[in-house]
Formats: sequence, C-alpha cells, structure tokens
Amino acid sequence: MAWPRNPKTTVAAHLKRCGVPRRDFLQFCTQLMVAAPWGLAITEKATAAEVAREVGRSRRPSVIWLHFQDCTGCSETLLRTSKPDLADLILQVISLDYHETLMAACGHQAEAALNDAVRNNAGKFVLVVEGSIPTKDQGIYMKLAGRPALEVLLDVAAQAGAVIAIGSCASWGGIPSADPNPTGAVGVDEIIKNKPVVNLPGCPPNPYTLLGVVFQFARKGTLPELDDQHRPKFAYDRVIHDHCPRRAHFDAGRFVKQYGDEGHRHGWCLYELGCKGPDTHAGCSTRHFNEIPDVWPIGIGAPCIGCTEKHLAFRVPLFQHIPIHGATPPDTYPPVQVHRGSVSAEGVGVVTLITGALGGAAWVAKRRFVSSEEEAAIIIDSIEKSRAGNSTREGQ
Ligand code: FSX
Ligand code: SF4
Ligand code: F3S
Repeated sequence: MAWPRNPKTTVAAHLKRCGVPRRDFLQFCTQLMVAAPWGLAITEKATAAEVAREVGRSRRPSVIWLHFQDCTGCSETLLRTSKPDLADLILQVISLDYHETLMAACGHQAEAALNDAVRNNAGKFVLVVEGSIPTKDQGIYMKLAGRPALEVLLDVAAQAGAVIAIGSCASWGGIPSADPNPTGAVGVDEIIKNKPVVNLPGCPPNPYTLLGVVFQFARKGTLPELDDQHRPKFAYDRVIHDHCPRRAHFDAGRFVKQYGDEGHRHGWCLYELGCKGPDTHAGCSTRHFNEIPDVWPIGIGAPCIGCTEKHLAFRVPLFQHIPIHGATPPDTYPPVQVHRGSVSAEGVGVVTLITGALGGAAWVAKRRFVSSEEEAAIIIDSIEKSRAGNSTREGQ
C-alpha cells in the first residue's frame, strides 16, 4: 500500500477498517512499552492506552526495506511472533511498501515497485536496510538489477526521511565482514554520511526496537537519543550481565564447565564457556524473542556471542573468555579461573581497516552533486586505499 494521501488515514482508522480487535492492538503497544521502558517519545511515562492513542494517531509509516548481504533473520524476527495475529498486525500498522523477500513481484516488476515506492513517498519513508554492503572489487559481489548494491543504497537513501540499519550486518558488517571479509563488507553508516543512520545491531535484533524507532519518527518526526555507536539508548543502555537470570550463579562462582554437565543442566553461569554478556549492550536478558519467556541465547543454555558489539561478535572466538571490567565475585566465593584472552591481530586489523575506511569515506559525503555511480566508485576507491594502507602497515 502507498503512503496514505488522506491525512485521516491513520493507524487507528486502518486497523478499524481491517477489523483488527482493539485488544490485539493494545497487546502490540504493551510490547512496545516493554521494549522501550524509557527514552522513546511515544512510550515515555505513558500507559498502554496512551501509547495506543499516540500510535493510533500516526499515519501508517511507509517503510522501504532493502536486503543486501544477510541471512534474512532480521525479517524473520519481525514476522515470527508467537501469535500469528500479531505478525499480521505488525504488517497492518506499518505500510511495508517494498520488501524483496515478502513481495510477490520479481524482475522488472520488482524494480518498478521499488521506483514507485521511492517516488510516491520521497522524503517521508523510513529506509530499513538489512545486510552488509560489499565494497571490494568495485562492489561486484552483490548486484540488484545489474547495479552494485552500493549504488542502489545511495539512490534510495538520498530520498529517505530516515535510515535504519537493522541487524549487525547492516550496522557494522556482521557475519559477512568476519575475517578475511572476502567482499569488503561494511555497514550502512560507512556509506551514508549526509543523514543520520540509526543502528539496531543484533543477529537478529528485537523487532520492537525497530517498530519503536519507526513510530517515534512517524509520530514526532524525531529519532530517539543514540549512543556513540548510533544505537538507541533505550534498547542498548545496559549490559546483559547486569540483568541476566544466571547472574546469581556468576556471583556465587557456579560455572558451567562444558555443555551438558551438571551445572549446565542446573542453569549455572555460562562465563567459562565464553559468554560475552559482561561486555554486551543489549536488552535480550529482559526482552525475549517471539514473546516467549526465556527464548533468547542464554535462556536456552547458549553463551552470548556479543552479537550487538562490533568488537566482539565474529571477531573474538566463541569460547574465548573476555575480561571482566565490572563487579567480580566476592573473595569468599570460588575464584573464576580464566585465561585473559585478547583479540587476534587479524581482528584488530579488521577493526582498524573499518575505522580507516570510515574516515576516508567521510569527505565523500560532501560530494552529493555527483551521480550515485560516481559516488559509489569514489567510496570504493577510498575504502580500498584504506585497506591497502592497512595491509602495508601489517606487513611492516
Ligand atoms: Fe541474519 Fe539480518 Fe544476523 Fe545479519 O539479521 S540474523 S546474519 S544480523 O542481517 O539476517
Ligand atoms: Fe549471564 Fe553470561 Fe553474565 Fe553468566 S557471564 S551471568 S551467563 S551474562
Ligand atoms: Fe545476541 Fe547475546 Fe542477545 S548473542 S541475541 S546479544 S544474548
């Protein structure tokens, strides 16, 4: 559906026309409140009924969703709710005007659908990007309709009202950027420099974080407060370790030594299996997936891999311990025997490369007067120069 031309076409009017029960809508709004207990303009100090009123008054936000190098897990997390009605409702409250994996169109029809969606909603739509962008070898590792993904991103983002990078891949490269990063995968904010990019890392992230940001933009025209990595503070303000149900076991020195041992069966702390929870900012420990209690990595007995942190996930080996910077078990408890590991030289190289690329690409943002094709070439050139400089330094 296109962006509603009639200003009276609000979320509430649309839901009423579609016969969606108010109870379901209130349930959806309650989930938004759980995902954003503070720091989101539409839920701050509000009751469920007030949130429903705010969201109901919004025009259905137009969302254009681009897929690059990813596993589609971010789309899945949006649609795999425990109750099918809720997934339907999510697709009613937003106007998902383009989404390659959900739409029936393909080929030329899909291209036309993207062009129409961008033209009809120019300046107003929320661009959601899932997946990383390949920049190596002129970006040839991913093409859409014969054009490198990088060019498509530049074109669509230029017309967007807001840009959201959903998932770790779109936020900072994610899995495709793991060493040796064969496609030169980077996140959206290394490409788009002339407007703010909201990063929602997680592999996948909580879908209500996305919906909260989309509705604040739709209702208030603003974005929530972001941290230094452009993540909304309302969802990434705390480390998992501080709100982990296994924390009492950590403090008492009760650690799982291997999968399936007695401690594992009793739900003890996973630190010695490499859990990255003490250094990972995310809300998973209190906001579980699919609205099912305990459906999150640690809840099902797997250590956190730090999927929201670009210095951890796919950089630091799964079973490697991380240093504890905060509280440690009291001396009276058994000590935590750990090998204080460090990030590999390769891992540091990747991070340095990305940082260098970021600086190199920054000046490119000022050059919006060139075509997206030329701009893509300039960005690739700057990233490759940075990469070459990095390898020279490593070889010395
Ligand atoms: Fe997958 Fe999304 Fe991970 Fe990446 O989520 S769940 S690989 S963050 O881009 O599809
Ligand atoms: Fe939970 Fe991991 Fe912290 Fe243990 S180390 S308390 S499992 S976050
Ligand atoms: Fe990711 Fe750790 Fe949560 S791996 S999903 S941040 S528990």
